[in-house]
Amino acid sequence: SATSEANGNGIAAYKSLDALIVGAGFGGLYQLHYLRKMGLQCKVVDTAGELGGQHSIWYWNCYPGARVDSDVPLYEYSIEDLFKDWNWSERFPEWPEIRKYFQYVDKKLDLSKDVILNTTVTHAEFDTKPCRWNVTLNSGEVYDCRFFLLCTGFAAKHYVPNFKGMDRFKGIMHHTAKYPQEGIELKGKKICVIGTGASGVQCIQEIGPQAGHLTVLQRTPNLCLPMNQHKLDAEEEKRLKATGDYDKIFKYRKETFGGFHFDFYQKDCMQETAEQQRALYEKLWQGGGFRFWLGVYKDTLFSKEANDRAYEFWAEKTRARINDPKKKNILAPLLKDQHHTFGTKRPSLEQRYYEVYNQPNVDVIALKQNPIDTFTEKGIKMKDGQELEFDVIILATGFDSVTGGLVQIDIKGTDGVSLADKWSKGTWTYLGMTTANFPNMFFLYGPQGPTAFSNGPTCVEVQGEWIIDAVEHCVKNNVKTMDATAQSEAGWTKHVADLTDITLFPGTDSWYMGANIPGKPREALNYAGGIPRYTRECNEVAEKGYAGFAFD
Ligand code: N01
Repeated sequence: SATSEANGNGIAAYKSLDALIVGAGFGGLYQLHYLRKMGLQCKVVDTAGELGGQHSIWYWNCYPGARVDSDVPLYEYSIEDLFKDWNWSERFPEWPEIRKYFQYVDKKLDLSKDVILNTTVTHAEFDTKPCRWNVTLNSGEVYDCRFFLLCTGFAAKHYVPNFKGMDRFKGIMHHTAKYPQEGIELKGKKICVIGTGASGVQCIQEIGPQAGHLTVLQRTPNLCLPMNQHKLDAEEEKRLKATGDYDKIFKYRKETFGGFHFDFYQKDCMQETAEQQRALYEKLWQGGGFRFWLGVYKDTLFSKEANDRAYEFWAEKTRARINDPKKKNILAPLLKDQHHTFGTKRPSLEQRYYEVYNQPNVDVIALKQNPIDTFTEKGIKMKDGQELEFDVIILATGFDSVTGGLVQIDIKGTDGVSLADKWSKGTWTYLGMTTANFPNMFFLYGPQGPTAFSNGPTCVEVQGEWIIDAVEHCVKNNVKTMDATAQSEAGWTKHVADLTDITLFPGTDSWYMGANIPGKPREALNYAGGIPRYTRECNEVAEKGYAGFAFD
């Protein structure tokens, strides 16, 4: 049970817990709920001011147009019949509605009483004598706990490139992941967006119609797919719920590669005629969402020939929507000029993205031809000498993804080596949930798990369940420490690399490969075998008495 005492100098109060959880998003709240059910004393700590995601996600990423790319009812919990009393208003919900969903879940499961908000975990150290973690918060508080669970998500550390002269700019400048909670007045303003990943695309299509002038600085085109957004009918939702369809969907989402309610088409592309290919592509395109990515021919992300067919279809559809020939080539190049194979960087879902570029007040500059020279007091000077003036610059430049959120916390394991040092030349995990010499520490939705190749809540529930079972195993068997062996993590890390090496992913510079951050090791950061295979492999380990772990 929890104890509290002054530590002598009066600054820190030591408290004892069974488990401390970092991150109040889908992953952390799932852990809190089930660990509490097991009778454990737990707390969740989160930097954000509300439930909904550690450091960044639905709290911080409140830029215009931020919404989820998974369709209803995929981006929600399947647990405790939570779906029954909750209705979404749109097929792809926007951030204010997702925040409300977390408030709803909070009410239903009574979570907040064990969540410490506006607080950051700064370091954690494993004490080998009592076999417990000492975890320090920026408030000065120190907790000691038996289990330390990191549920920081894959985008908990945003990335700002080191552009020359950045601090000279006198206007308003924000990263999308640190967008002001009160918003920014954008109407009629001269605005620049740097970056065209998911965040860039979403805010560009929202800002274009209201800006005085919008300049987009694009390094790599995003191969965006139609979202096909629409309002949801409450009656239809009610009917689906009543017929048990939601239960079927929640069951099925654990049986598909990406944790969605559709899967790759179970044929290779070249097995079908050009007409058949076109018919399939057209159907997936009309279906909207990620169907034209995770529902295409099963060899699309493995075979360049198959990939080219998908790319050509994408380029044909997209180019037809852009009027200006120069913009057309920058935003949707022909196959011969393609920047990367289709789907090896994450495609974004768009609603009117390409039409926005047909507006006279919207420009796009291809940074590979005309790079940024320097920021100035008034804006940005380009290599070709153009001096662009802006009131607002929005940096949609992404994240130190997957590992950044974990290694930014100073975590020291049994040998005193920090996680950041251990992973400085490459990431090592066992099952994408543990790492050797960091006993009783588990993480989810992080490196070498299905993470960024999957629908978040599906991945979180698959990994979450496994972690809960592992903790229960330790509690029931009076285990002091559960630690991955060096051998088992070497095997898993190789397995993750092997799964990726046979795909087209290694040939593309993307955050999936750690290639977006200068100096970061280039490696497969996600498990590319899909949710069902991953689940099977993790369950086999548990069934064999947690093979590959050392127990004390
Ligand atoms: O970040 P990104 P994001 N100079 O890394 C460019 C999830 N997410 O925040 O491609 C100039 O994808 C960079 O260019 P390049 C989702 O999983 C989900 O958009 O590296 N440009 C790129 O265009 C997503 O994939 C949702 O050549 C520079 C952009 O900045 C992930 O988070 C919404 C640059 C960064 O794109 C990350 O998305 C938002 C430089 N020095 C995010 N450095 C939804 O579900 C980088 N760039 C809807």
